[in-house]
Amino acid sequence: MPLTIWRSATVTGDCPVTNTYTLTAEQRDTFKRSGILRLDGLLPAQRVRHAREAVLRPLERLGLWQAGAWRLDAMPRPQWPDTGLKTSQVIGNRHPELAALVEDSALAAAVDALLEGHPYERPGPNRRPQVLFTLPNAQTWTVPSGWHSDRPRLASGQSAGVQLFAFLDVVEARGGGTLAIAGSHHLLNEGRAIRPSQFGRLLRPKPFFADLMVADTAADSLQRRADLLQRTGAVGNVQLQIVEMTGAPGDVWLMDLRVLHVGSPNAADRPRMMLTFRYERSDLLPEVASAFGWRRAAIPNSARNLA
Ligand SMILES: O=C(O)CCC(=O)C(=O)O
Repeated sequence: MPLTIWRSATVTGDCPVTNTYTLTAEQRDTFKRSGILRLDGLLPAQRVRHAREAVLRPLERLGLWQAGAWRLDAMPRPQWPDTGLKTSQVIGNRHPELAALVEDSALAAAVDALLEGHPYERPGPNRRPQVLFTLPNAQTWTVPSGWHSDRPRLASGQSAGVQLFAFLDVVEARGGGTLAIAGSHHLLNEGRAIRPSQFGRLLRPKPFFADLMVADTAADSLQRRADLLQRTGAVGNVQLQIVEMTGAPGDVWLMDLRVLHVGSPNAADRPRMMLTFRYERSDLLPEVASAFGWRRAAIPNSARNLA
């Protein structure tokens, strides 16, 4: 049976930020089951607008955004997997408007609920939200093969945290939104540390992942791979379903950091503008560092006293 990813009408528009925001038991169950939760209209419109304007300013200097409209012919159209701009250089992430968004109190309440009160790392000079920006870069949309998770599996079986995906502008289906495999956080929890670089070798033998994780270069592969979006299935008794993150300004998706995901081509006529941030559990940073095989020197300061 396919997993249900709940939509929820929550806090909308410019209404004052509430400290009493809570997730329902159903939403918490959905997150436990599928590893991903959509919360529509969670972020206040004004804060989202300020964040969007901060992202648009450097694009305006490049001529891509002029007089309130996209001018995409200001630069050559990229071809997937080229996303067009080096986002970290052109847009950067040192915008206070972006940090303000990921510290929103309704969002913090949702993250607290999903992390069940465990402490997590706040944004700061060494931990900033990232803009996910993709110019239109595909005539034909397709499901990519680069499925990954950004954090290792931990011997303790716990999740290292929750990742935010927030919309600064409308992202429609096939418009470059991140894809995720709901349910995949239940896989590979084997009581040992497993690095993300090992996931492919372990998952490719499973029928659900066999073609999903292999680049298909045949001439007729694009349509076949586009159809993979509909894929549902199971590994053992774990139900899996591919989910495409779409949404409007202020909508967010929260994802367990174990969930497999991938960036996708943008076959729409407007750029994809999203924001991401990882709320990493402070108490698990040492275990994450050791699962990655990082030396102690690489463990973030905030985690040292927990090691
Ligand atoms: O949507 C994307 O560009 C991919 C994002 C991603 O893989 C990540 O933030 O870990």
